Amino acid sequence: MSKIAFITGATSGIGEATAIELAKHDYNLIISGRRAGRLVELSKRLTSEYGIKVQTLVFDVRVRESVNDSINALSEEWKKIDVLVNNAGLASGLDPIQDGDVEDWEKMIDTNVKGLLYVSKCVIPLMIERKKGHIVNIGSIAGKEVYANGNVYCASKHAVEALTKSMRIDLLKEGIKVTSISPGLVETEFSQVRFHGDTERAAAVYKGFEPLNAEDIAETIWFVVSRPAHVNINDMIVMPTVQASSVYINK
Ligand code: NDP
Ligand code: 8X3
Repeated sequence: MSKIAFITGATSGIGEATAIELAKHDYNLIISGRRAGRLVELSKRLTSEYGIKVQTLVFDVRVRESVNDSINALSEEWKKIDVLVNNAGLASGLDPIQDGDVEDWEKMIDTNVKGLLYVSKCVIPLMIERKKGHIVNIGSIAGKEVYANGNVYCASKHAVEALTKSMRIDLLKEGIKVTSISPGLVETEFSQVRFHGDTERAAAVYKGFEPLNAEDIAETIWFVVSRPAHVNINDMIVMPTVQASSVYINK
């Protein structure tokens, strides 16, 4: 029987690539995001190209009631979630702390930290009921190190790091695996979002070197979730070859 994976932030980048990668391996998928049109398009593609079943959930991870209502409304069959990929997230702005925009700060904390918690709070009891499951949290190199002007984004990803470690301890007795994947620079819509739609500034981030692409991380996620039942990958840092740390990049 096919397994079920729930991927948040599946409308672009890493989440979308992960949906395609897991579909190739016969997972049925719950895909979520705010952009309903993109979810519909992706769902059509996944069902027609890979013959899997897809459930789309349109919600903003920052809106707790909406997260709860969407997940609670899943049928009993779809509630048998084997893998949760907590991927939805963003950076907003890249300013020194003294110049930071409080709205950017709230957006990052509400999405990356509280959103991840709201989704996890709904899915964890479903996994506990079945005494199995695997939660893959998408952290970042920014959750391991801080860099100039990264302040609140880095703090939010450090929080994800702490939550991943805590989940792993708290869910140990429940038979639930918890993995952290921390990518370096991946070329997605991430920088367009960070720079509020400034595509030129976003493209400049990836100029002069070969960054990771979304598929690199999707393949890593597949590797992690396809280990045998007795094996858990706790923590993976995945970087472009030219990147040694947040600041050392061989351009
Ligand atoms: P993208 O901008 O391409 O994708 C982000 C996804 O998150 C979109 O599907 C978006 O969907 C979703 N999302 C954002 N805010 C919300 C929200 N409030 N509610 C629901 N969904 C939301 O970026 P990436 O694929 O690069 O980012 C995916 C994850 O990877 C993030 O957690 C990011 O921090 C992390 N990461 C990215 C790196 C990079 O260099 N790109 C490196 C390290 C980590 P929609 O807008 O439709 O809601
Ligand atoms: C995204 C990668 O280097 O911009 O998490 O923090 S970075």
